Amino acid sequence: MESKKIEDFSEVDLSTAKILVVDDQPINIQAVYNILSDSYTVLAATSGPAALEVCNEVLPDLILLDVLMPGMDGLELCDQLKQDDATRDIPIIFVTSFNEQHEEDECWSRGGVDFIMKPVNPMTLKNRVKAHLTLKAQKDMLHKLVFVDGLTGTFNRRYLDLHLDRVKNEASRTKHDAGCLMVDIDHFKAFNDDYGHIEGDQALISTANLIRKALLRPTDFVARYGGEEFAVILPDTDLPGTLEVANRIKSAFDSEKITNSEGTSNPITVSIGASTILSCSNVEIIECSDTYLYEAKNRGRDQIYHPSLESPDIS
Ligand code: GH3
Ligand code: MG
Repeated sequence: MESKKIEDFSEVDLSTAKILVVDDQPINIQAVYNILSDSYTVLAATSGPAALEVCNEVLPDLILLDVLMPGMDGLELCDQLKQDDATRDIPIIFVTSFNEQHEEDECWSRGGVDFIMKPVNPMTLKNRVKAHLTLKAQKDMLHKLVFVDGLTGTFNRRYLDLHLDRVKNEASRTKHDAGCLMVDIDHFKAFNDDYGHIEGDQALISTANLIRKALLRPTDFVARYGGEEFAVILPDTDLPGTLEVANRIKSAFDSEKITNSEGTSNPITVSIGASTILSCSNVEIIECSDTYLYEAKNRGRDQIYHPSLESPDIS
């Protein structure tokens, strides 16, 4: 679901929203489908495991979840969805026939955002769904405003600071390494001076897209660190893996050749400093990669630097 424009903060477009209905009784799914399918795309699953499979393929914007189901019940499914970063923020409305207060309390405490009683009242269902989809879309829009760089669409420095802490905590908990690349455009001041800032901005957007395309795991992310410098964070990745991603990024610039719009400029090149948490010992990972980035610049730019690349036997 895309929120259209930043200035339309209260008016969000819900027409592309996908609603997953989970119920072991197909007749109940059909009833909900009849009420909602005019306004939204309705997906269906008749068990907890089937619902997880659907979520793996298409991320729903909201889930209507039956509580009592054989095998994995609604509460258990809710727990599993809340444990996964990808599905944690999907609003879950429980559809129940409970009479007991403690049963309702249990649904709230597991992270449900609302209830609808069975048999479902069509007006209530429509309005509750609309209200929660709107809230979610507004939350996503706010998240974008706060954490996404307006020019390049990558994450911004604020997001980096917040999520790098999470990555570092996870690495120290699991004893798995994590990588960081600092990627900086070479001689970008000259590019701006020669072709103007609009062309410069366009080259920055293309650079960000190329870096993003080289990242294959959903947990990897790129953030704009400063003007023409990007930080790439690779959770759960060792030094050889980190250098492999650095090579993939450099190869992308070598083959795709970002130039000014007329194609008359030299292609953009980048210098990359690579490090991992474990290989940096006590130095902050960003600082460590930044030091190596400047070593790459000193050595002539358009290259990757990590000390192990000087003596490839040591890693
Ligand atoms: P080096 O190879 O040593 O990195 O040289 P450089 O010219 O890339 O680096 P320097 O730090 O001297 O200049 C960075 C330039 O990047 C300054 C500015 O012209 C450009 N720049 C920074 N932010 C933006 C931006 O948002 N838009 C545009 N168009 N240019 C930017
Ligand atoms: Mg530069």
